[in-house]
Amino acid sequence: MTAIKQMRALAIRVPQSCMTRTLPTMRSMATRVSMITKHQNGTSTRLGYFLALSTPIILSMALYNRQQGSVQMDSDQTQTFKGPDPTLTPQAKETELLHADGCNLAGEEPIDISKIPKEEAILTTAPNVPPQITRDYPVVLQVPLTTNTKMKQLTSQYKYEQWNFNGTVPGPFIRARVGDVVELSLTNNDETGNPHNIDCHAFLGPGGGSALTTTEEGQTKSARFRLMFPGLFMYHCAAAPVPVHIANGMYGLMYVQAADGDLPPVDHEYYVMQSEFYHEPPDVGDDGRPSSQVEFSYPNALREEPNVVVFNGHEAALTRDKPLKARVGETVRIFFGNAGPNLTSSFHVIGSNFRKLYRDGDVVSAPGQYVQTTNVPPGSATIVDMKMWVPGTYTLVDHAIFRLDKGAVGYLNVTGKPRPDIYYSTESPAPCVGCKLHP
Ligand SMILES: *[C@@H]1O[C@H](CO)[C@@H](O)[C@H](O)[C@H]1NC(C)=O
Ligand SMILES: *[C@@H]1O[C@H](CO)[C@@H](O)[C@H](O)[C@H]1NC(C)=O
Ligand SMILES: CC(=O)N[C@H]1CO[C@H](CO)[C@@H](O)[C@@H]1O
Repeated sequence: MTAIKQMRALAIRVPQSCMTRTLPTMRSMATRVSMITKHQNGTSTRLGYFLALSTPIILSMALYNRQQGSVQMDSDQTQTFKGPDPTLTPQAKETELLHADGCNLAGEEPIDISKIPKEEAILTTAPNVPPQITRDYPVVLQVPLTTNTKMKQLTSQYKYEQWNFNGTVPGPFIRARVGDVVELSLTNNDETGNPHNIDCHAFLGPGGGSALTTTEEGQTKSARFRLMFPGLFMYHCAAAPVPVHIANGMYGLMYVQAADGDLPPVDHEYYVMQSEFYHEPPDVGDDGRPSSQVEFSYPNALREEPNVVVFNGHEAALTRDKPLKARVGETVRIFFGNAGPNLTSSFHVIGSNFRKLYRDGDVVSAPGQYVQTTNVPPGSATIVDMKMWVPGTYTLVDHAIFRLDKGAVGYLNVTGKPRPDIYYSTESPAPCVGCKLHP
């Protein structure tokens, strides 16, 4: 009977607005469940048919009950249903309520875009995030971006010529709202003659927009894309050879807020993106000294063996003078992307945990809670919320920890009153000499 329970649980989690669209899927699932039952045990064929026939009926009953405000959870347990899954914690319920409509696509009906007001997007450079969008109507959101190249101090040792959007790696953070129409204009200022474009994972259509936005040197191209669903998405250049454009720094994040309410507010929102660089050994000059500048290595990239792994484009982006900041008692949200091109990040913040984890940038499902480390594959993103209780320095790492020695480290400095009830010793802290993790 577990199958029926699962079906019921599923029915409970489906917001009302999605019911009609979800029902056929659930029916086919019921059939699939019955097939599995049949397969596992020949004698339960009858049970299988019973399930296949009866599940739609049971489902309808569950849905009907739901509308009546009460759902029979288990044979011995009845709970009043007031919206989200009653088994969730209060915070998770709040989130689920906010996003109950998340499956209600903004784009079901064609709209007359000329009637929508225009607005210029507020774009920010990492680690900053644009303010929450508070309007409750869609706009045509103008997003002007440029492409260029720039010599940058990549590690303490080497400079490297990065390819970028708007002069920075990662590119600007774009914040929008479901229903908005992004009017993207891309100006190619790259004097090396490479074409560039944008493939954004939040755009629906072939290539994520890349073929519509491919610009040659000196050109500007515009295209518009309607945002149909919420979440945190990566954008990147997808001009050939695509891997080289990504490996050189052409990526960023776009956050699409749900139309019916954003995530719960926090004290600080930050933008952090992990990526790798592949370079040749430095040239050696006539004086026998190695150059302080290195170049992209196609062979290393093809072997997927990065020389450098960093947060926000270079080794010192979030250390020394530029840590993320918060005060004791405050909440911190990190919009974390992984551009790869190859490594999956095991993102972790030493000394803290993810009180809320919107896995894979999914803001519709209920978040994970008190998670220590999360996997973020190349081309994906995640949102983590933390609460800072104890003052000191917290370290952002990829817990595949040797990457620390390739540059993957960032600090979050927390100031405020100590909390000896949480964190205490009679000894004073004594970090090991040369430790990058516990400065
Ligand atoms: C990016 O560049 C365009 C064109 O110069 C400019 O309009 C836009 O404001 C820039 N955005 C950021 C975040 O610098
Ligand atoms: C952040 O913390 C580190 C380690 O304690 C310290 O070296 C650095 O000066 C701090 N940075 C700022 C801007 O407070
Ligand atoms: C996600 C990931 O790590 N992918 C590949 C990166 O490259 C190495 C080879 O160096 C592969 O083993 C990984 O599977």
